[in-house]
Amino acid sequence: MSKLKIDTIAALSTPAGRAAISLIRVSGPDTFEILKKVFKPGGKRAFPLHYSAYFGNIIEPETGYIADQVIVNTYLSPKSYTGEDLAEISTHGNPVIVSKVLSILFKNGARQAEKGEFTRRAFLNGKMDLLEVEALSQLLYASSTTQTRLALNQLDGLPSKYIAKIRQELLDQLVQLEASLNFPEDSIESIDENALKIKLQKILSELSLFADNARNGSMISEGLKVAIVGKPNAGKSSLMNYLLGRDRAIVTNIPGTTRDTLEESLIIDSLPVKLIDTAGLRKAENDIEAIGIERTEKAIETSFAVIGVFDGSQTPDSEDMAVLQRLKSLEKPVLIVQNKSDLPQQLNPDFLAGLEVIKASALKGEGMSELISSLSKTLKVNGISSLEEMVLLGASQVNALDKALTVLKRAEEGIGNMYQDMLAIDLEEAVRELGRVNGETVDVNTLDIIFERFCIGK
Ligand SMILES: Nc1nc2c(ncn2[C@@H]2O[C@H](COP(=O)(O)OP(=O)(O)OP(=O)(O)O)[C@@H](O)[C@H]2O)c(=O)[nH]1
Ligand SMILES: [Mg+2]
Repeated sequence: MSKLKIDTIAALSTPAGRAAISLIRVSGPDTFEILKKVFKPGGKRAFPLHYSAYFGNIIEPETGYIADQVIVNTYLSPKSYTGEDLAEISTHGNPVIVSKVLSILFKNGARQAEKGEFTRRAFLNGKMDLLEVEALSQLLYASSTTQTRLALNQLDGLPSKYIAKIRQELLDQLVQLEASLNFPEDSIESIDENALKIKLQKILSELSLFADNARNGSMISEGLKVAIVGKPNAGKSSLMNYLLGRDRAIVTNIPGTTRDTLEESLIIDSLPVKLIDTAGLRKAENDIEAIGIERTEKAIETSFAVIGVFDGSQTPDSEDMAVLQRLKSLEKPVLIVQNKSDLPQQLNPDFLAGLEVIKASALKGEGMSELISSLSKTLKVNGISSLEEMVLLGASQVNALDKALTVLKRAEEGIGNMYQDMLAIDLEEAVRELGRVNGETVDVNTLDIIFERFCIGK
């Protein structure tokens, strides 16, 4: 059988365009063979030493043409990002230079890296598991320091260790079960079902906690959804626009202006928030409005917290009453804004009695800083108290975790009245699915999907 030769890959790892510096990465078994041909380091030091920086020229070997003065950082396998021999070439940040250096590298044995290929190699060489890959992906896309902190926690490897430990424990149980099934006449003790049940219960509770932490993590990575609801003309869109600092939503004095839900991201106190402006809640007058109101309901259900807006310059009517009832029925944080504080107030304080009310004017900006600090407090208290424990999962990992939980539950409940070989099949499936969470048993197609999200050069 022929051994597959691993290519040496190269790519620009910094954004294309003019900059002070551009960084080109080269990784693979021929990295230094190629660099010895195209890079002339100054000084007398041997090239390459591990973890060293060399100043010198990139030269086209056939012509002697000097493409650029560069710094080359060297990392010898296995102590590199990819686990392979790796070099990072810092060139001057000019696209003409970058493309010349790359073409010299390609002519001398490297090929263009695919999206995420450096990270894929890191994964395949055991430098990272899938949980760390996911964290890295989210780190690169994060838009708030809260998200970067969360991703960095995970890059540290704690969730990885946690899943690896649980998977190993399950594997141990499976091995024992299989042994007693396959060699019943040998001296191996038959399996103690009681002990197995207790063990599975413990594993289940640990895994459920992990799933909860993953749910919280995804809430942070997607942004904490906050729906703005109220009856038509209360000033929801005006409030949204004020908080965003721009005229995103259309505002008019015609009730029913907003027909669809509008989502926009913003950062409040380093928390990623997704504000949702909604169609005013009332009895729909036509089909379009009915669909809009349906979407408002959906936004209320999926959001983390709700801002209820009332027009303080009006006496509350049955529509306001209906909105208030809806808000009171929610089992999630609700903030009340009594809007239009710049106008004479008609809203009787009794109407909102017992609720935390912020008097504000979305038109004049009054009360907005109170609203923001109250929102920030609400999100912090209810949402991210345990940032350190949160977990970031990709879609296929969430799927695998759910499946693992389902079969484990079935197995745990079945002990005592389920054939042991069926039990073994469930445990085996749980082990396999957990392997999909951390990447120990992941298949090639899934890997393609995962690394496709990275850019070239990462
Ligand atoms: N005086 C005053 N007018 C406001 C204030 N907030 C909003 N308005 C006005 O109230 C009207 C309705 O505002 P919108 O922001 O469109 O209200 P909405 O709740 O989004 O309304 P729908 O989309 O129809 O459900 C507009 O004419 C706004 O200019 C405020 O604080 N003070
Ligand atoms: Mg509106």
